[in-house]
Amino acid sequence: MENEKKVLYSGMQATNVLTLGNYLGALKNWVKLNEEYDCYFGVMDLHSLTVRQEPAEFRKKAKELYATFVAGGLDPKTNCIYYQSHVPEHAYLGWILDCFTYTGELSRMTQFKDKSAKHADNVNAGLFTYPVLMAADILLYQADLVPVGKDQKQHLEITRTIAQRFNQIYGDVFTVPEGYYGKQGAKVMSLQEPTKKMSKSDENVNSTILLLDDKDTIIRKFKKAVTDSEAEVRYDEENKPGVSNLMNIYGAITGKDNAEMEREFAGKGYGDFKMAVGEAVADELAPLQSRYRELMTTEKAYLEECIKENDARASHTAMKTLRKVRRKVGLTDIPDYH
Ligand code: ATP
Ligand code: LTN
Repeated sequence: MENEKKVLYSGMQATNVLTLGNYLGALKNWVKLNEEYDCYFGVMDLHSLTVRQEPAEFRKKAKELYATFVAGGLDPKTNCIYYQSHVPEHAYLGWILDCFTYTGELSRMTQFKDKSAKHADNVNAGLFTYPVLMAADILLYQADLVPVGKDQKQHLEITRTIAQRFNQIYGDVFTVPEGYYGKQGAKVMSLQEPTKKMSKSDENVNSTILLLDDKDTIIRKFKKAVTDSEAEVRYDEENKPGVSNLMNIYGAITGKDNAEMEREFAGKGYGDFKMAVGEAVADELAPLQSRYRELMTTEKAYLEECIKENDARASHTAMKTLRKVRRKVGLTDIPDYH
């Protein structure tokens, strides 16, 4: 039965201090979909090198992210959770796909433009070819579905373009993947400037809910969230971005739609509403937080065992695709490349 399932692929950069945005935009959907698909989730440590990292801290962050995926509800025995850098085929296919991607396409990527502005002293070639490595990640596993936040849509589109271009030249080599974006939570905004994406690098700590924030901190941050002077819980992204963002968060957790939320808080003030959102978020994150602590204290050996098994599983699939690609483009056979 296993191989009749479609393939799901996703990942996050290894250097993330995860925010509620990462959780609602990505991790929560991965958990929701994981039983239905044959899943691969990468700790994208090669992508993290596009920004300068302090080695010891970087190694620690990558391990923390691995544990967070597991704590969030992904069983590493049934989901292939692995480190991107443990499977060298990613970088190898990345190079080949670089040769099928135009520089004009890459210079239109908004993430490249944003990150180049932010790290003006280090606009390296890796930052430029970042989306090609991401395409290699996805295409190596012949993924059908890629659940990500809305900010990754452009990267997913270029992945599809590269796959289609390659297939047109060499026949059906790659599955052309579809993006998956949740109805709610696909773009969580800053609590202080609700027209900006919630991001870990925000200087104002009150803008961002971190996954490991305790209940008091979460509620305090929601109480301070920017709203408007209307005192009416109503969805209107343009005129009420703060309230709409809170509704988006609350809806992503409770499954309620806008009409239900508007009814629930009709006649109540923003104080009650913010409290309900804060409580819902804190309750949602509590099991993840306690599982995370267990994993990081008493279950390190278990995680190491899973890492080893999953490295082998990911490598097996990645090698299969790379072997095909090598043959198609006309590279000579490596005698003992399995
Ligand atoms: P950075 O802030 O440095 O750009 P990031 O927080 O976006 O990093 P990524 O590794 O780029 O982290 O993102 C991991 C996943 O989380 C992606 O699927 C991304 O779309 C999603 N994501 C990140 N921020 C948000 C957000 N505010 N709302 C919804 N999804 C998000
Ligand atoms: N660029 C992505 C992280 C990422 C990814 C991937 C996501 C790297 N490779 C493959 C999905 C599939 C981001 O979220 N910034």
